[in-house]
Amino acid sequence: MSFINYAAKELNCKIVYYGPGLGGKTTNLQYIYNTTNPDSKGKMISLTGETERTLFFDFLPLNIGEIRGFKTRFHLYTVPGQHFYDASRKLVLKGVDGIVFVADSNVDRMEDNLESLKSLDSNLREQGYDMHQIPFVFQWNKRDVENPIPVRVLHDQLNTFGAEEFEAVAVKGVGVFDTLKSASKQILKVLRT
Ligand SMILES: Nc1nc2c(ncn2[C@@H]2O[C@H](COP(=O)(O)OP(=O)(O)O)[C@@H](O)[C@H]2O)c(=O)[nH]1
Ligand SMILES: [Mg+2]
Repeated sequence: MSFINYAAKELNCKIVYYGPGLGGKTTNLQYIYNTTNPDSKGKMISLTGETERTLFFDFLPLNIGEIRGFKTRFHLYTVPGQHFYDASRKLVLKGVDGIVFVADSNVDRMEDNLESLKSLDSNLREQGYDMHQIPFVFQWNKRDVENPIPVRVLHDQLNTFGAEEFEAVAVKGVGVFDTLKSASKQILKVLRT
């Protein structure tokens, strides 16, 4: 549900990075922020909770084409991962255009990945969205850990609806932009139709 700024001739799109706590959402945003041209980005804003923060910033990618004369500005958000922040997780999903689900490849995190995806599904439903219909990307993060969950297992357990998926090592920036590009491309495709 992108919003249009006619004065600035900009389309505004919201991408939410969702996933279990400590999976690497903030790391993704920080990498994107740090490698984005200062002229094309806003401030990184942090809404501080007790122990976890919701982060967001917006930027205007230089390499993304205009749509009917409008530039596209992306607003990237992360959500806090823990249960007691469910209210703020729901809030962040308002007006979302696309989801990046950052899964943790550590063997002991499969349950957390599944639980987080379930919470995403129900939180989106509450807002009237269908997880299987909106632009969606899975990121299998932390591929550098010892004995990671095989990609095939992550795929079978989480990606039951044929969404795009990418392997990543977000701390090194590996796969971070592939993931983001996939989400933004899917959103632009929706906007063009
Ligand atoms: N080994 C490894 N650690 C990572 C990777 N991505 C993030 N981390 C680490 O995982 C921890 C949690 O990351 P963070 O981005 O804060 O997770 P968030 O809770 O989802 O926002 C931090 O210590 C990161 O440095 C990765 O690809 N590999
Ligand atoms: Mg975080």
